[in-house]
Amino acid sequence: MKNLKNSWNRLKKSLKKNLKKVKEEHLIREYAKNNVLFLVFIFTGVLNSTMLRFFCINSTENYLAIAPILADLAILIIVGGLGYLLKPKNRFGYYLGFSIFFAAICLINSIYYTYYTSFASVSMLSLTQYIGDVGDAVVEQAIQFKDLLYVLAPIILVLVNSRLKKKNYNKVIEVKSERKKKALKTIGVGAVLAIIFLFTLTPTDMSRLIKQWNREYIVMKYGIYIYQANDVVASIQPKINSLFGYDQAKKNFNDYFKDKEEHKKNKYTDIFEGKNVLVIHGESLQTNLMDLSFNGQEVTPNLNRLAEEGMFFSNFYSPVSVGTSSDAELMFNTSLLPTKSGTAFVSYSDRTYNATPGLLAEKGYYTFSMHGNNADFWNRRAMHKSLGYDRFYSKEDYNVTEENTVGLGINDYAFFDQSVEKIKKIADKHEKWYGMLMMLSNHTPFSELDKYGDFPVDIKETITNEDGQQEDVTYPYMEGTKLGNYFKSAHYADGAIGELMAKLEEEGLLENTVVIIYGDHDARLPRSDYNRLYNYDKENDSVLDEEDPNYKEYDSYQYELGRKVPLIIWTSDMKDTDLNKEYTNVMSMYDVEPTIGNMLGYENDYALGHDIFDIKDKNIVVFPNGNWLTNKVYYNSQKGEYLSLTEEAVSEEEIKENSEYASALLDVSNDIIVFDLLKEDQTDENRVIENQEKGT
Ligand code: GP9
Ligand code: MN
Repeated sequence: MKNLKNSWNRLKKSLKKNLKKVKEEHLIREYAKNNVLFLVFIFTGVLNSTMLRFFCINSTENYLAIAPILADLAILIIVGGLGYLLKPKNRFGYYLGFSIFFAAICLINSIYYTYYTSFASVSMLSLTQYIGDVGDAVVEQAIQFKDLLYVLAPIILVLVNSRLKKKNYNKVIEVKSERKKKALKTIGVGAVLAIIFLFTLTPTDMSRLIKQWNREYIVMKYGIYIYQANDVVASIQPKINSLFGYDQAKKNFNDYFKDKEEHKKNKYTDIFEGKNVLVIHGESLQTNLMDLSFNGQEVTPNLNRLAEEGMFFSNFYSPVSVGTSSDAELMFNTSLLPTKSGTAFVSYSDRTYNATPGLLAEKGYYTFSMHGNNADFWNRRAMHKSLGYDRFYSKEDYNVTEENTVGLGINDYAFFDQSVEKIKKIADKHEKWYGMLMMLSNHTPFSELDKYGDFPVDIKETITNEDGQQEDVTYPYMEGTKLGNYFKSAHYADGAIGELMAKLEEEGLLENTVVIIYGDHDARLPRSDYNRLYNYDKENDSVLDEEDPNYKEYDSYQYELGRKVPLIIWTSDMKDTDLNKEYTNVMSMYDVEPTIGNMLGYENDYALGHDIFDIKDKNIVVFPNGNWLTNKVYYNSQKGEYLSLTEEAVSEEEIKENSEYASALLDVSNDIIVFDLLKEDQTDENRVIENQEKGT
């Protein structure tokens, strides 16, 4: 203790002494005088990047954020510090070069943001064929007066330099060792700032940087310069991944499809041929919502009604990876699985996909997608083109106000309302259409309780008290839990589906339309909340003890299996037909394309999933981590354990075969995307046709 006190006193004394020295000898003034160019470079660089953030992101959180300033400072000081290795006469050129470079980053992002409400990515350079479409519009609409402010940074540097030149500032002689010392000291300061910045980061911040798709978040946390550098790395990575192993991948691909049996007709073939299709991408909707009621009110009455009137696939899974929503879209539309690293939407948007929108477009359909969020979220602006959508309506096409915003953006009610108006126009113009409406309100963290409306998730009862009188009591049950909030949010989103269906009906848009609703992935809620849901002890407002005879175990397997999402295929006249029932065979999101393709009359020759009416109870759902599920068994590949789901014995042979199948499926899917094998395949076919035409 005494030692600590002594050291503290010594530290105080030395700090005081140094400060006094700095004051007496005017060291700061002296430093500033000798390092004008460096300081102007740093100051204008930080100012530009801060200005960019302030102009683009209007939130108090952003205005008060220190972290991005720290990050910008660290980068600029390190880059600026390296300049000290040069002779003084060469430094101006160095600083000017970097100042132009950093100002260009800010300028490009500023213009890009005005036009697209997102930050720029070098991966967009590969989409230059689309730039022609928007180039003129960018010049006319997106360049604003504020953008010119960024150009001031290099101009100020030039002006300052010309003044300094008059004082022969750049003629100072500095020996090599002196320059090295100066550079090291400066870089050291930058490194210390970088370390302080690293301490401000949470695991979420780091994982978002790796994924690099939530661009606004990254800029707000890391500043524009780190964002852009990271963007370059993220854009190059897929190119590196596809450099090696093409031949092996192509061979495996050929072997995989060599023995694939041709799809046989079944009783569902072409039953929906020529119909319009409206897909509803249900954000975070899980199947277990459909079984729940609170105080006599169903959580999802509209989903339940549609499931009752249509084809309800009750054992349906969405094996997403880190690409969550976008992986669900990928699987649904292409019958491929998520990639092993990165995400198909972000890293491989320039690949060839045999996707439902493109395949239906070939059959004369007008295809479109609609989503109330920023178009660059999950890189949809680029990827929806690759999937073959004729048009992607995003935030830019909607009237989004503060009042109609819930969570990530426009609420599902307003979104559907405005979408129906657009669909009406599309239906007037096009004979057949395929559209996907992507919901947004029911997105984690499910915290906008005041906007969801009243849906108590407690237990209300009338009891007879000790005096024999009737008394109303309320047990909190799921109130205040994350799962409880999810129920409120899901109830709200379900209400929007109800309104959408009513509006579509009113407009006559359901007459010749197949509606397909899917939950995109589970809501990733804590298992302990489920334990409370199934084991609530209302008398004590707690969870039943494991020893209690009424205790229902909700172990990790149940949790995994409980992550299923609904799939409903519905038409207005299905209710009285034999299509209207529950389908219980296990099925995956990547089985949808072959299943609905059979019904609508199109086929993806390289689908990795199956028509569920073909494969029936033999289906296997493969998850990106190698786990798999059949009607009989759920296998956990990490632990090498399985859960038997029927009385039937599970053989080792079966486990081995299915595990090999899972691994081959994941490999071939990854190869198709990384090595762009569908494009190559088409090229091969074209080559054969060309050769035949040439008579060779
Ligand atoms: C974003 C929305 C949500 O536009 O689709 O994406 P998620 O976070 O669920 O992947
Ligand atoms: Mn989602």
